[in-house]
Amino acid sequence: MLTSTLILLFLALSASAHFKVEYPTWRGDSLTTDTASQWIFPCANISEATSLSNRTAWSPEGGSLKMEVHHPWALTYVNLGIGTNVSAFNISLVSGFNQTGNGTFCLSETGKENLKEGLRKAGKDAKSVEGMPASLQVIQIAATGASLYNCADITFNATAALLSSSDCQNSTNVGGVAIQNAGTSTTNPQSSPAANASTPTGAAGKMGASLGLGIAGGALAMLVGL
Ligand SMILES: *[C@@H]1O[C@H](CO)[C@@H](O)[C@H](O)[C@H]1NC(C)=O
Ligand SMILES: *[C@@H]1O[C@H](CO)[C@@H](O)[C@H](O)[C@H]1NC(C)=O
Ligand SMILES: *[C@@H]1O[C@H](CO)[C@@H](O)[C@H](O)[C@H]1NC(C)=O
Ligand SMILES: *[C@@H]1O[C@H](CO)[C@@H](O)[C@H](O)[C@H]1NC(C)=O
Ligand SMILES: *[C@@H]1O[C@H](CO)[C@@H](O)[C@H](O)[C@H]1NC(C)=O
Ligand SMILES: *[C@@H]1O[C@H](CO)[C@@H](O)[C@H](O)[C@H]1NC(C)=O
Ligand SMILES: *[C@@H]1O[C@H](CO)[C@@H](O)[C@H](O)[C@H]1NC(C)=O
Ligand SMILES: *[C@@H]1O[C@H](CO)[C@@H](O)[C@H](O)[C@H]1NC(C)=O
Ligand SMILES: *[C@@H]1O[C@H](CO)[C@@H](O)[C@H](O)[C@H]1NC(C)=O
Ligand SMILES: [Cu+2]
Repeated sequence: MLTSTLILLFLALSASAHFKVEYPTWRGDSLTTDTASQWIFPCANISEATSLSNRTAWSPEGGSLKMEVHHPWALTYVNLGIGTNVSAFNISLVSGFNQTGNGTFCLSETGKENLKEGLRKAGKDAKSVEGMPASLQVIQIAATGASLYNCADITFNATAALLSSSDCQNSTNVGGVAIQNAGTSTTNPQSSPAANASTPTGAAGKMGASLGLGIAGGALAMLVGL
């Protein structure tokens, strides 16, 4: 308890505080494990050894994702790879968005449409992946361009429940907005998203509408070199 209090204090004070994946249970504690570092691609240098036999059951239609985030904002991505010891996290569940605020960030049904589409492209569907192992990779890119990685290992299971609405809530002032065009700034980013939440590419399940993840007409520039 003392340790975690100290860590929280450290995170609150540190300009380079990292993030924590609370649900599904992360592969390992990348904040305190000596050989771990969130700077290391793809999974903070934590092997899957401990989670091979103990993974979180997660809906093949997109389960919940709960994180503790500490930066004022961070470009955030959620990817998925099917199998064990995955090195190709090649299904993009949530394409890049600007996660704003610190505290708890939670998605109820993560990347529902993108998961469906990604499974389809892989010749699979929600039924055929039942019981299969997979891993989530969450990436946050802070203001300086430093990329932070964490993974969480899951087993697809149609009976797996989503987090309850009382357990899955964003802290006050925590949310997400569309990534700004390079070279532009907006006085009120919270209200700016030019979303088209109904397109699979941009929508992240229940995120789409409020986030404006739809990359409508290429309106949102990728921040090359960030
Ligand atoms: C969140 O940010 C506020 C304002 O910068 C700061 O006072 C607070 O300690 C931060 N909380 C955490 C958990 O990082
Ligand atoms: C990654 O972890 C292994 C042990 O799991 C350790 O030997 C190695 O030094 C770590 N790499 C870095 C860059 O910390
Ligand atoms: C996955 O990696 C773990 C830890 O390195 C190893 O014990 C296990 O045999 C690997 N499994 C496969 C299927 O490669
Ligand atoms: C299995 O995972 C649960 C929660 O994810 C954890 O509480 C438990 O300690 C883990 N057991 C082992 C043997 O790793
Ligand atoms: C994704 O990676 C898997 C290996 O993990 C590979 O079999 C599959 O072809 C890849 N899919 C795409 C679209 O690249
Ligand atoms: C899904 O989870 C349920 C409840 O834990 C379990 O009984 C069932 O065996 C799991 N199904 C698969 C395919 O792992
Ligand atoms: C993310 O949002 C924050 C807060 O609105 C803003 O200051 C920052 O410039 C945004 N970053 C990008 C890359 O859009
Ligand atoms: C959003 O996409 C839907 C389906 O492709 C389309 O019918 C609708 O007109 C689009 N809305 C906007 C605002 O572009
Ligand atoms: C948290 O914020 C994101 C981004 O605005 C939103 O898509 C998501 O639905 C919110 N989570 C909950 C549980 O409302
Ligand atoms: Cu950090």
